[in-house]
Amino acid sequence: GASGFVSSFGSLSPQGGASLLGKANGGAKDSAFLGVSLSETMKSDFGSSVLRSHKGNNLSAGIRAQTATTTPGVKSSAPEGKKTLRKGNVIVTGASSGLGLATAKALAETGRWNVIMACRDFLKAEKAAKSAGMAKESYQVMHLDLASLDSVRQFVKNFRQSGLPLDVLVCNAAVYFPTAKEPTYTADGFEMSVGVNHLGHFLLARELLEDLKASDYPARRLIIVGSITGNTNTLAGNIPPKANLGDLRGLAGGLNGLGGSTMIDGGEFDGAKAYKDSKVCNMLTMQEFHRRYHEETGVTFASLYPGCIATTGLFREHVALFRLLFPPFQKYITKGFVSEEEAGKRLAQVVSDPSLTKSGVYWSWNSNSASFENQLSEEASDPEKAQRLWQLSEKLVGLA
Ligand code: NDP
Ligand code: PMR
Repeated sequence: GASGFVSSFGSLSPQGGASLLGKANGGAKDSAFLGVSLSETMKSDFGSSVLRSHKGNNLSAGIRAQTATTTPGVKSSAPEGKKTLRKGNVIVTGASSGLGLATAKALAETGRWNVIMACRDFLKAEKAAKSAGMAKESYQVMHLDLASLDSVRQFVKNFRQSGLPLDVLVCNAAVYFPTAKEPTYTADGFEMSVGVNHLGHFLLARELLEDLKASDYPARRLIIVGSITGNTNTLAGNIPPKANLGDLRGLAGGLNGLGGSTMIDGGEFDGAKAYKDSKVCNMLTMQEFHRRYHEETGVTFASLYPGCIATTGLFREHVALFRLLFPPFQKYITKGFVSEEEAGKRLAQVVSDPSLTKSGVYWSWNSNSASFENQLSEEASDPEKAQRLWQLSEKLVGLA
Protein backbone atom coordinates (compact mmCIF):
# COMPACT_ATOMS: atom_id res chain seq x y z
CA GLY A 1 0.00 0.00 0.00
CA ALA A 2 0.92 3.63 0.27
CA SER A 3 3.16 3.24 3.29
CA GLY A 4 5.21 0.58 1.54
CA PHE A 5 5.61 2.93 -1.36
CA VAL A 6 6.68 5.75 0.93
CA SER A 7 9.23 3.66 2.75
CA SER A 8 10.77 2.23 -0.37
CA PHE A 9 10.91 5.74 -1.73
CA GLY A 10 12.33 7.09 1.49
CA SER A 11 15.11 4.54 1.48
CA LEU A 12 16.32 6.05 -1.79
CA SER A 13 17.63 8.97 0.13
CA PRO A 14 21.37 8.44 0.54
CA GLN A 15 20.81 9.13 4.22
CA GLY A 16 18.19 6.36 4.40
CA GLY A 17 14.80 7.97 4.56
CA ALA A 18 12.43 5.12 5.45
CA SER A 19 12.63 5.40 9.21
CA LEU A 20 12.62 9.14 8.94
CA LEU A 21 8.95 9.59 8.38
CA GLY A 22 8.09 9.09 12.03
CA LYS A 23 10.93 11.28 13.17
CA ALA A 24 9.96 13.93 10.73
CA ASN A 25 6.39 13.96 11.93
CA GLY A 26 7.57 14.29 15.49
CA GLY A 27 9.80 17.21 14.67
CA ALA A 28 7.37 19.19 12.57
CA LYS A 29 5.02 21.66 14.19
CA ASP A 30 1.37 20.91 13.46
CA SER A 31 0.75 24.51 12.64
CA ALA A 32 3.18 24.42 9.76
CA PHE A 33 2.43 21.01 8.31
CA LEU A 34 3.49 20.87 4.64
CA GLY A 35 4.81 24.38 5.03
CA VAL A 36 1.29 25.74 5.04
CA SER A 37 0.28 27.05 8.40
CA LEU A 38 -3.31 26.01 9.01
CA SER A 39 -4.45 29.32 10.36
CA GLU A 40 -2.95 31.20 7.44
CA THR A 41 -4.60 28.86 4.97
CA MET A 42 -7.97 29.33 6.58
CA LYS A 43 -7.58 33.08 6.72
CA SER A 44 -6.84 33.24 3.05
CA ASP A 45 -9.67 30.85 2.25
CA PHE A 46 -12.02 33.24 3.99
CA GLY A 47 -10.75 36.13 1.97
CA SER A 48 -8.88 38.11 4.63
CA SER A 49 -7.77 41.42 3.27
CA VAL A 50 -4.31 40.93 4.75
CA LEU A 51 -3.79 37.56 3.16
CA ARG A 52 -5.40 38.21 -0.14
CA SER A 53 -6.15 35.34 -2.41
CA HIS A 54 -4.58 35.22 -5.84
CA LYS A 55 -5.63 32.53 -8.20
CA GLY A 56 -3.22 31.81 -10.98
CA ASN A 57 -5.78 32.76 -13.59
CA ASN A 58 -5.96 36.32 -12.25
CA LEU A 59 -2.38 36.87 -13.26
CA SER A 60 -2.87 38.72 -16.49
CA ALA A 61 -5.52 40.95 -14.96
CA GLY A 62 -3.10 41.73 -12.14
CA ILE A 63 -0.39 42.72 -14.54
CA ARG A 64 -2.72 44.93 -16.52
CA ALA A 65 -3.78 46.67 -13.34
CA GLN A 66 -0.20 47.26 -12.32
CA THR A 67 0.79 49.13 -15.41
CA ALA A 68 -2.10 51.53 -14.97
CA THR A 69 -1.40 52.55 -11.39
CA THR A 70 1.42 53.45 -9.11
CA THR A 71 1.71 50.52 -6.73
CA PRO A 72 0.67 51.58 -3.26
CA GLY A 73 3.08 51.22 -0.39
CA VAL A 74 6.20 51.30 -2.55
CA LYS A 75 8.35 54.38 -2.64
CA SER A 76 8.75 55.30 -6.23
CA SER A 77 11.36 57.38 -7.93
CA ALA A 78 8.78 58.17 -10.59
CA PRO A 79 6.56 61.20 -10.04
CA GLU A 80 3.43 60.26 -8.18
CA GLY A 81 0.53 59.11 -10.29
CA LYS A 82 2.63 58.93 -13.44
CA LYS A 83 1.61 56.02 -15.62
CA THR A 84 4.35 53.62 -16.60
CA LEU A 85 3.89 52.75 -20.20
CA ARG A 86 7.12 51.03 -20.97
CA LYS A 87 7.67 47.31 -20.54
CA GLY A 88 9.28 46.15 -17.34
CA ASN A 89 12.73 44.59 -17.62
CA VAL A 90 13.28 41.50 -15.54
CA ILE A 91 16.45 39.42 -15.22
CA VAL A 92 15.78 35.75 -14.47
CA THR A 93 18.80 33.59 -13.65
CA GLY A 94 18.60 29.96 -14.74
CA ALA A 95 15.81 30.67 -17.21
CA SER A 96 16.90 27.82 -19.49
CA SER A 97 14.81 25.20 -17.71
CA GLY A 98 12.26 24.38 -15.03
CA LEU A 99 10.90 27.19 -12.89
CA GLY A 100 13.02 29.90 -14.49
CA LEU A 101 11.85 29.04 -18.00
CA ALA A 102 8.20 28.75 -16.94
CA THR A 103 8.45 32.15 -15.23
CA ALA A 104 10.12 33.74 -18.24
CA LYS A 105 7.37 32.37 -20.45
CA ALA A 106 4.56 33.52 -18.14
CA LEU A 107 5.99 37.04 -18.00
CA ALA A 108 6.76 37.23 -21.71
CA GLU A 109 3.22 36.16 -22.59
CA THR A 110 1.71 39.15 -20.79
CA GLY A 111 3.35 41.47 -23.31
CA ARG A 112 4.32 43.73 -20.40
CA TRP A 113 7.74 42.31 -19.69
CA ASN A 114 11.05 42.05 -21.44
CA VAL A 115 12.84 39.03 -19.98
CA ILE A 116 16.61 38.90 -19.76
CA MET A 117 17.36 35.21 -19.52
CA ALA A 118 20.66 34.99 -17.58
CA CYS A 119 21.99 31.55 -18.44
CA ARG A 120 25.20 29.56 -18.46
CA ASP A 121 24.38 27.77 -21.71
CA PHE A 122 23.45 30.27 -24.40
CA LEU A 123 22.28 27.78 -27.01
CA LYS A 124 20.24 25.75 -24.54
CA ALA A 125 18.49 28.92 -23.37
CA GLU A 126 17.73 30.08 -26.93
CA LYS A 127 16.32 26.67 -27.81
CA ALA A 128 14.30 26.54 -24.60
CA ALA A 129 12.77 29.98 -25.23
CA LYS A 130 11.91 28.99 -28.77
CA SER A 131 10.30 25.68 -27.90
CA ALA A 132 8.38 27.36 -25.07
CA GLY A 133 6.91 29.57 -27.79
CA MET A 134 8.29 32.85 -26.43
CA ALA A 135 8.04 35.68 -28.94
CA LYS A 136 11.41 36.90 -30.21
CA GLU A 137 10.86 40.46 -29.06
CA SER A 138 9.95 39.36 -25.52
CA TYR A 139 13.38 38.18 -24.36
CA GLN A 140 17.16 38.24 -24.70
CA VAL A 141 19.61 35.60 -23.55
CA MET A 142 22.69 36.91 -21.74
CA HIS A 143 25.50 34.72 -20.57
CA LEU A 144 25.89 34.22 -16.82
CA ASP A 145 27.77 31.44 -15.09
CA LEU A 146 27.12 31.74 -11.38
CA ALA A 147 29.96 29.31 -10.71
CA SER A 148 32.42 32.10 -11.55
CA LEU A 149 32.57 35.50 -9.86
CA ASP A 150 34.31 36.88 -12.95
CA SER A 151 31.36 35.78 -15.03
CA VAL A 152 28.98 37.48 -12.60
CA ARG A 153 30.92 40.76 -12.86
CA GLN A 154 31.08 40.43 -16.65
CA PHE A 155 27.34 39.82 -16.79
CA VAL A 156 26.71 43.02 -14.83
CA LYS A 157 28.90 44.94 -17.30
CA ASN A 158 27.17 43.42 -20.31
CA PHE A 159 23.76 44.14 -18.88
CA ARG A 160 24.68 47.76 -18.23
CA GLN A 161 26.02 48.05 -21.75
CA SER A 162 22.62 47.02 -23.08
CA GLY A 163 21.33 50.33 -21.72
CA LEU A 164 18.18 48.68 -20.38
CA PRO A 165 16.88 49.81 -17.01
CA LEU A 166 16.56 47.02 -14.44
CA ASP A 167 13.18 46.75 -12.76
CA VAL A 168 13.15 43.25 -11.26
CA LEU A 169 15.89 40.72 -10.54
CA VAL A 170 14.96 37.07 -9.96
CA CYS A 171 17.68 34.88 -8.43
CA ASN A 172 16.36 31.47 -9.46
CA ALA A 173 19.20 29.28 -10.75
CA ALA A 174 20.36 26.39 -8.58
CA VAL A 175 22.22 23.11 -8.56
CA TYR A 176 21.62 20.06 -6.38
CA PHE A 177 24.09 17.17 -5.90
CA PRO A 178 22.30 14.64 -3.69
CA THR A 179 24.45 11.64 -4.67
CA ALA A 180 27.89 13.28 -4.84
CA LYS A 181 30.49 11.57 -2.68
CA GLU A 182 33.01 14.34 -3.13
CA PRO A 183 32.45 18.07 -3.39
CA THR A 184 32.95 19.95 -6.64
CA TYR A 185 34.07 23.56 -6.77
CA THR A 186 33.33 26.83 -8.52
CA ALA A 187 36.01 28.73 -10.44
CA ASP A 188 36.77 30.60 -7.23
CA GLY A 189 37.10 27.41 -5.23
CA PHE A 190 33.83 27.42 -3.29
CA GLU A 191 31.82 24.24 -2.80
CA MET A 192 29.54 24.23 -5.85
CA SER A 193 26.02 24.21 -4.31
CA VAL A 194 26.56 27.13 -1.97
CA GLY A 195 28.90 28.77 -4.50
CA VAL A 196 26.26 28.86 -7.26
CA ASN A 197 23.00 29.02 -5.31
CA HIS A 198 24.14 31.56 -2.71
CA LEU A 199 27.51 33.24 -3.33
CA GLY A 200 27.13 33.84 -7.08
CA HIS A 201 23.65 35.28 -6.51
CA PHE A 202 24.87 37.30 -3.53
CA LEU A 203 27.42 39.12 -5.69
CA LEU A 204 24.96 39.51 -8.55
CA ALA A 205 22.23 40.95 -6.32
CA ARG A 206 24.60 43.28 -4.50
CA GLU A 207 25.92 44.66 -7.79
CA LEU A 208 22.51 44.99 -9.42
CA LEU A 209 20.92 46.74 -6.44
CA GLU A 210 22.44 49.93 -7.88
CA ASP A 211 20.59 49.33 -11.13
CA LEU A 212 17.30 48.62 -9.35
CA LYS A 213 17.75 51.85 -7.41
CA ALA A 214 18.29 53.79 -10.61
CA SER A 215 15.13 52.46 -12.28
CA ASP A 216 12.04 54.67 -12.51
CA TYR A 217 9.73 51.68 -12.54
CA PRO A 218 7.07 51.94 -9.82
CA ALA A 219 7.48 48.45 -8.37
CA ARG A 220 11.09 47.42 -8.30
CA ARG A 221 11.72 43.98 -6.81
CA LEU A 222 14.53 41.65 -5.91
CA ILE A 223 13.40 38.04 -5.55
CA ILE A 224 15.46 35.13 -4.28
CA VAL A 225 13.91 31.67 -4.65
CA GLY A 226 13.87 29.76 -1.36
CA SER A 227 12.46 26.37 -0.44
CA ILE A 228 10.47 24.40 2.08
CA THR A 229 13.36 21.95 2.44
CA GLY A 230 15.48 24.66 4.08
CA ASN A 231 12.77 25.29 6.67
CA THR A 232 12.89 22.92 9.62
CA ASN A 233 9.47 24.10 10.84
CA THR A 234 7.95 21.84 8.15
CA LEU A 235 7.79 18.09 7.57
CA ALA A 236 9.74 18.40 4.31
CA GLY A 237 12.44 20.35 6.14
CA ASN A 238 12.79 17.56 8.67
CA ILE A 239 13.82 14.88 6.19
CA PRO A 240 17.52 14.34 6.94
CA PRO A 241 20.00 15.71 6.26
CA LYS A 242 18.46 18.87 7.72
CA ALA A 243 19.65 22.34 6.87
CA ASN A 244 21.86 23.83 9.55
CA LEU A 245 24.39 26.61 9.16
CA GLY A 246 25.74 26.15 12.68
CA ASP A 247 28.08 28.99 13.63
CA LEU A 248 29.12 29.47 9.97
CA ARG A 249 32.68 28.37 10.69
CA GLY A 250 33.06 26.54 7.36
CA LEU A 251 31.92 29.62 5.45
CA ALA A 252 34.31 31.76 7.47
CA GLY A 253 37.05 29.33 6.43
CA GLY A 254 36.30 29.89 2.74
CA LEU A 255 34.27 26.73 1.98
CA ASN A 256 37.12 25.45 -0.17
CA GLY A 257 38.32 22.27 1.48
CA LEU A 258 41.82 23.72 1.82
CA GLY A 259 42.28 22.96 5.47
CA GLY A 260 38.75 24.09 6.32
CA SER A 261 35.41 22.47 5.59
CA THR A 262 33.33 22.52 2.40
CA MET A 263 30.16 22.82 4.49
CA ILE A 264 28.92 26.06 6.02
CA ASP A 265 28.64 24.52 9.49
CA GLY A 266 32.14 23.08 9.28
CA GLY A 267 30.96 19.45 8.94
CA GLU A 268 31.63 16.64 6.46
CA PHE A 269 30.56 17.19 2.85
CA ASP A 270 26.95 16.20 2.18
CA GLY A 271 25.51 17.35 -1.15
CA ALA A 272 21.85 17.22 -0.09
CA LYS A 273 22.59 19.24 3.04
CA ALA A 274 24.71 21.73 1.10
CA TYR A 275 21.69 22.44 -1.14
CA LYS A 276 19.34 22.93 1.81
CA ASP A 277 21.92 25.14 3.55
CA SER A 278 22.18 27.22 0.37
CA LYS A 279 18.40 27.74 0.42
CA VAL A 280 18.61 28.93 4.03
CA CYS A 281 21.26 31.40 2.84
CA ASN A 282 18.91 32.56 0.07
CA MET A 283 16.10 33.23 2.54
CA LEU A 284 18.38 34.92 5.09
CA THR A 285 19.93 37.09 2.36
CA MET A 286 16.52 38.31 1.21
CA GLN A 287 15.67 39.40 4.76
CA GLU A 288 19.03 41.09 5.30
CA PHE A 289 18.53 43.01 2.03
CA HIS A 290 15.13 44.04 3.32
CA ARG A 291 16.51 45.29 6.64
CA ARG A 292 19.38 47.17 5.04
CA TYR A 293 17.81 48.59 1.92
CA HIS A 294 14.03 48.50 1.79
CA GLU A 295 13.38 51.81 3.49
CA GLU A 296 16.18 53.62 1.74
CA THR A 297 15.49 52.32 -1.77
CA GLY A 298 11.81 51.36 -1.86
CA VAL A 299 12.81 48.10 -3.53
CA THR A 300 10.66 45.11 -2.51
CA PHE A 301 12.67 42.09 -1.38
CA ALA A 302 10.92 38.72 -1.43
CA SER A 303 11.47 34.99 -1.32
CA LEU A 304 9.13 32.10 -1.99
CA TYR A 305 8.49 28.40 -2.03
CA PRO A 306 6.71 27.78 -5.33
CA GLY A 307 5.60 24.22 -4.47
CA CYS A 308 7.26 20.92 -5.27
CA ILE A 309 8.05 21.02 -9.00
CA ALA A 310 9.09 17.40 -9.07
CA THR A 311 9.69 17.22 -12.84
CA THR A 312 12.45 19.82 -13.25
CA GLY A 313 16.13 19.42 -14.06
CA LEU A 314 16.99 20.02 -10.39
CA PHE A 315 16.87 16.26 -9.83
CA ARG A 316 19.06 15.40 -12.82
CA GLU A 317 21.88 14.15 -10.58
CA HIS A 318 19.58 11.95 -8.53
CA VAL A 319 19.33 8.18 -9.13
CA ALA A 320 16.95 7.13 -11.91
CA LEU A 321 14.51 5.44 -9.52
CA PHE A 322 14.15 8.66 -7.54
CA ARG A 323 13.39 10.61 -10.70
CA LEU A 324 10.76 8.04 -11.60
CA LEU A 325 9.03 7.90 -8.21
CA PHE A 326 9.39 11.49 -7.00
CA PRO A 327 6.64 13.06 -9.17
CA PRO A 328 3.91 10.47 -8.30
CA PHE A 329 5.02 10.52 -4.65
CA GLN A 330 4.58 14.29 -4.49
CA LYS A 331 1.37 14.19 -6.53
CA TYR A 332 -0.52 11.44 -4.71
CA ILE A 333 1.07 11.15 -1.28
CA THR A 334 2.32 14.52 -0.07
CA LYS A 335 0.05 16.42 -2.49
CA GLY A 336 2.79 19.02 -2.65
CA PHE A 337 3.27 18.65 -6.41
CA VAL A 338 2.91 21.59 -8.78
CA SER A 339 3.49 21.68 -12.52
CA GLU A 340 6.25 23.83 -13.97
CA GLU A 341 3.59 25.99 -15.56
CA GLU A 342 1.76 26.61 -12.29
CA ALA A 343 5.00 27.29 -10.42
CA GLY A 344 6.02 29.72 -13.17
CA LYS A 345 2.75 31.60 -12.70
CA ARG A 346 3.41 31.80 -8.97
CA LEU A 347 6.87 33.27 -9.38
CA ALA A 348 5.52 35.60 -12.07
CA GLN A 349 3.04 36.87 -9.46
CA VAL A 350 5.87 37.69 -7.10
CA VAL A 351 7.51 39.57 -9.98
CA SER A 352 4.51 41.58 -11.06
CA ASP A 353 1.31 41.21 -9.06
CA PRO A 354 0.43 44.62 -7.61
CA SER A 355 -0.80 43.09 -4.38
CA LEU A 356 2.45 41.27 -3.64
CA THR A 357 4.46 44.42 -2.97
CA LYS A 358 5.16 43.77 0.70
CA SER A 359 8.89 43.52 1.37
CA GLY A 360 10.68 40.95 3.52
CA VAL A 361 8.07 38.25 2.81
CA TYR A 362 8.50 34.52 2.12
CA TRP A 363 5.51 33.67 -0.10
CA SER A 364 3.82 30.31 -0.35
CA TRP A 365 0.60 29.07 -1.94
CA ASN A 366 -2.15 26.93 -0.47
CA SER A 367 -3.83 24.04 -2.28
CA ASN A 368 -6.17 26.47 -4.06
CA SER A 369 -3.13 28.30 -5.45
CA ALA A 370 -3.83 31.30 -3.22
CA SER A 371 -0.72 33.12 -2.04
CA PHE A 372 -0.02 33.78 1.62
CA GLU A 373 2.85 35.06 3.75
CA ASN A 374 4.49 31.98 5.19
CA GLN A 375 6.53 31.56 8.38
CA LEU A 376 10.22 30.78 8.07
CA SER A 377 11.98 28.41 10.45
CA GLU A 378 13.83 29.83 13.43
CA GLU A 379 17.19 29.53 11.69
CA ALA A 380 15.96 30.88 8.36
CA SER A 381 14.63 33.99 10.11
CA ASP A 382 17.48 34.59 12.57
CA PRO A 383 18.59 38.22 12.09
CA GLU A 384 21.99 37.70 13.72
CA LYS A 385 22.77 34.77 11.48
CA ALA A 386 21.62 36.80 8.49
CA GLN A 387 23.97 39.62 9.38
CA ARG A 388 26.93 37.31 9.95
CA LEU A 389 26.16 35.47 6.70
CA TRP A 390 26.07 38.82 4.89
CA GLN A 391 29.45 39.88 6.27
CA LEU A 392 31.19 36.57 5.56
CA SER A 393 29.67 36.39 2.06
CA GLU A 394 30.88 39.92 1.34
CA LYS A 395 34.42 38.87 2.13
CA LEU A 396 34.26 35.74 -0.01
CA VAL A 397 32.95 37.53 -3.10
CA GLY A 398 35.37 40.45 -2.74
CA LEU A 399 32.95 43.16 -1.62
CA ALA A 400 34.63 43.72 1.73
P1 NDP B 1 16.31 23.33 -12.97
O1 NDP B 1 17.50 22.46 -12.83
O2 NDP B 1 15.27 22.96 -13.94
O3 NDP B 1 16.76 24.82 -13.27
C1 NDP B 1 17.90 25.35 -12.69
C2 NDP B 1 18.47 26.41 -13.59
O4 NDP B 1 19.67 26.92 -13.01
C3 NDP B 1 18.84 25.89 -14.98
O5 NDP B 1 18.46 26.84 -15.92
C4 NDP B 1 20.34 25.79 -14.90
O6 NDP B 1 21.00 25.95 -16.14
C5 NDP B 1 20.65 26.97 -14.02
N1 NDP B 1 22.01 26.92 -13.49
C6 NDP B 1 22.61 25.90 -12.84
N2 NDP B 1 23.88 26.22 -12.57
C7 NDP B 1 24.10 27.46 -13.07
C8 NDP B 1 25.23 28.30 -13.13
N3 NDP B 1 26.41 27.92 -12.67
N4 NDP B 1 25.09 29.51 -13.73
C9 NDP B 1 23.91 29.88 -14.24
N5 NDP B 1 22.81 29.12 -14.22
C10 NDP B 1 22.92 27.91 -13.65
O7 NDP B 1 15.69 23.42 -11.48
P2 NDP B 1 14.37 24.16 -10.90
O8 NDP B 1 13.69 24.89 -11.97
O9 NDP B 1 13.65 23.17 -10.11
O10 NDP B 1 15.02 25.18 -9.87
C11 NDP B 1 14.81 26.55 -9.93
C12 NDP B 1 14.76 27.13 -8.52
O11 NDP B 1 13.64 26.60 -7.82
C13 NDP B 1 15.96 26.81 -7.66
O12 NDP B 1 16.32 27.96 -6.93
C14 NDP B 1 15.46 25.74 -6.71
O13 NDP B 1 16.16 25.75 -5.50
C15 NDP B 1 14.04 26.20 -6.53
N6 NDP B 1 13.10 25.21 -6.04
C16 NDP B 1 12.79 24.11 -6.77
C17 NDP B 1 11.89 23.19 -6.29
C18 NDP B 1 11.51 21.97 -7.06
O14 NDP B 1 10.73 21.19 -6.54
N7 NDP B 1 12.03 21.75 -8.26
C19 NDP B 1 11.23 23.38 -5.01
C20 NDP B 1 11.63 24.59 -4.32
C21 NDP B 1 12.52 25.46 -4.84
P3 NDP B 1 21.11 24.74 -17.23
O15 NDP B 1 19.79 24.70 -17.92
O16 NDP B 1 22.21 25.21 -18.12
O17 NDP B 1 21.43 23.51 -16.47
MG1 PMR C 1 10.39 15.71 0.15
C1 PMR C 1 5.11 16.38 3.30
C2 PMR C 1 5.40 17.00 2.32
C3 PMR C 1 6.65 17.04 1.55
C4 PMR C 1 6.92 18.06 0.70
C5 PMR C 1 6.07 19.27 0.40
C6 PMR C 1 8.21 17.80 0.13
C7 PMR C 1 8.85 18.65 -0.76
N1 PMR C 1 8.67 16.61 0.62
C8 PMR C 1 7.74 16.11 1.51
C9 PMR C 1 7.82 14.93 2.23
C10 PMR C 1 8.82 13.96 2.10
N2 PMR C 1 9.91 14.05 1.29
C11 PMR C 1 8.86 12.68 2.81
C12 PMR C 1 7.81 12.21 3.78
C13 PMR C 1 10.00 12.03 2.39
C14 PMR C 1 10.52 10.67 2.85
C15 PMR C 1 9.90 9.61 2.09
C16 PMR C 1 10.66 12.89 1.44
C17 PMR C 1 11.84 12.57 0.79
C18 PMR C 1 12.49 13.46 -0.08
C19 PMR C 1 13.75 13.24 -0.75
C20 PMR C 1 14.62 12.03 -0.69
N3 PMR C 1 12.00 14.72 -0.42
C21 PMR C 1 12.92 15.28 -1.23
C22 PMR C 1 13.97 14.42 -1.43
C23 PMR C 1 14.90 15.10 -2.29
O1 PMR C 1 15.97 14.68 -2.71
C24 PMR C 1 14.38 16.48 -2.54
C25 PMR C 1 15.27 17.46 -1.84
O2 PMR C 1 15.40 17.45 -0.65
O3 PMR C 1 15.90 18.34 -2.56
C26 PMR C 1 16.71 19.22 -1.78
C27 PMR C 1 13.03 16.50 -1.88
C28 PMR C 1 12.02 17.46 -1.84
N4 PMR C 1 10.87 17.30 -1.10
C29 PMR C 1 10.08 18.41 -1.30
C30 PMR C 1 10.75 19.29 -2.19
C31 PMR C 1 10.20 20.61 -2.66
C32 PMR C 1 11.93 18.71 -2.51
C33 PMR C 1 12.92 19.27 -3.48
C34 PMR C 1 13.41 20.41 -3.78
C35 PMR C 1 13.76 21.64 -3.09
O4 PMR C 1 13.70 21.87 -1.92
O5 PMR C 1 14.09 22.47 -3.81
